[in-house]
Amino acid sequence: MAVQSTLILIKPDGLVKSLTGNILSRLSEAKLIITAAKVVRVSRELAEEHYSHLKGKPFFEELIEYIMGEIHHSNRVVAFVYQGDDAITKIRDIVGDTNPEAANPVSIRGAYGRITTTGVFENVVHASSSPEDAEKEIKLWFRPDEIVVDIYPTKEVVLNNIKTRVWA
Ligand code: IDP
Ligand code: MG
Repeated sequence: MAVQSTLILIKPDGLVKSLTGNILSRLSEAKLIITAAKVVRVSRELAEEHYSHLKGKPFFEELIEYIMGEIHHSNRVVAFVYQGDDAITKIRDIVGDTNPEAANPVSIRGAYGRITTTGVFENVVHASSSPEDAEKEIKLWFRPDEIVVDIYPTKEVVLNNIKTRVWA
């Protein structure tokens, strides 16, 4: 078993459906610790970088609009970092399959997700799917000083005469 960190996002559909409490209860079954949490307004730049691996897919533009909250008129997501033994697989098991109709009905996506008439998988949450994805995603969504443990190397830079830490 390896200690891992993983990024979780409660997507705009999860927020407008008031599912934050249910989702956090389900995730707590994994017995991991939360090392970072915040509400984020999602810019197009952030959305496109987060889903850069899907650029070129027919659903890409709608996916960007979905994570930016344009479909649900709610431009925010809630982001968390969870840490613990085998965190990535444990969380993915509770989250369920990408396609909410194929997902186990007792998983978060199986219980609360849906496919829209235009074919977007509205699957309520995002969870990192590998250590490489987790590193890219955690560094994208959080600054080093927003996480209460040290995960990846950092370096000090001086911005406007103020010393601050950024990802190395
Ligand atoms: P994941 O979220 O389970 O890791 P990815 O393949 O990384 O799945 O896709 C990111 C997101 O893009 C999914 O959560 C889902 O919202 C959307 N998505 C992925 N594949 C499809 C598809 O075939 N049709 C519609 N939406 C999709
Ligand atoms: Mg993914």
